[in-house]
Amino acid sequence: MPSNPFPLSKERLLEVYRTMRTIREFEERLHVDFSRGDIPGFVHLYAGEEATGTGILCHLGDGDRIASTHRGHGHCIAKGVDVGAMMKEIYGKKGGACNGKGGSMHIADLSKGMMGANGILGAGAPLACGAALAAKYRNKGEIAITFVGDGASNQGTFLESLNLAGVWNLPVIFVVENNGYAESTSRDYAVSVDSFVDRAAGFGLPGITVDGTDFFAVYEAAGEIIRRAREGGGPSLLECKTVRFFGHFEGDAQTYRPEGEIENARANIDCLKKFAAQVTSQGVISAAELEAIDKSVLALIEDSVVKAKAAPLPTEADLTTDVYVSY
Ligand SMILES: Cc1ncc(C[n+]2csc(CCOP(=O)(O)OP(=O)(O)O)c2C)c(N)n1
Ligand SMILES: [Mg+2]
Repeated sequence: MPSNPFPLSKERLLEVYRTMRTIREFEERLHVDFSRGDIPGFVHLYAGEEATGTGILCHLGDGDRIASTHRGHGHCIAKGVDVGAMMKEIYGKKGGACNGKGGSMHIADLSKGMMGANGILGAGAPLACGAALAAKYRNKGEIAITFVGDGASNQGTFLESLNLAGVWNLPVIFVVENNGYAESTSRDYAVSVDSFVDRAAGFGLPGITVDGTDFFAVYEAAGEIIRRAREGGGPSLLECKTVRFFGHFEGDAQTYRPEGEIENARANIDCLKKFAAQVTSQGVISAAELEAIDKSVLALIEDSVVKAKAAPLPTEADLTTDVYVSY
């Protein structure tokens, strides 16, 4: 048996792979089902960015809280929200995470510390500050994390939250998921600094930039700043450079992307392929073990779609439930 050079046990590495594969297959399936007209509303897919959400959120427990974005499915899955409940929610059905009232952009599960996806850019940052303030008072070492895109990082709410977190020394982490675009606007056109670490420095916060498609790079950087936050060392910013495999939203023709960009990303900077190559080349996990996970994940997704399609729609009598306080 070869020795394990990774910072996680074999069992945990398999769990991480399962999480990333579940996110990928969830999104690949939504892409197909949306194009068939099966899914109501608006859908933004996270495929390509799995190592970022997973590398960060695998450090957290249910008592840690996160505030997500419009591209939130990956965060939900990595935070432990039930995939079947998510699928029903996206299909707008009873039994969904919010009983079909929220859809893709409002999935929440407070029992898992998932405060919600959010259709308002930058709106998660003040929520995470609030959760971090509560955690500070509870004094149990819990933290809060907010995700924000490169585009949404220009929102006043986000910048004000960096300042507030610094002033109150909150146990909060600001994760910038820099996938290079805000809708069709490139990051280089719309963001005034080369590195988001410089923005954090403007508010007195430490920051780190990592390759968001390398699970182990994300895991290590996140581990360090999460530990610091738990120990009272205050807030930080983590920039993860990543890539989205699909359009901004489902239906986006993506005419603003250079030819070959997506094909190149899928072939050469696919975080799942990278992870598989890393763990198999060290002999810690076999290709057959990964394939077995792939198979069981596909079965899980198929089952979740079958059940979502069969589930009833909310009725008129459900109109005012699950909207504000009960989930
Ligand atoms: C306050 C606000 N302004 C504008 C929008 C419209 N909008 C939705 S997503 C998006 C781009 C977001 O880009 P980014 O923050 O980089 O996240 P990504 O989609 O790349 O994950 C915009 C402008 C919105 N939802 N909320
Ligand atoms: Mg972006």
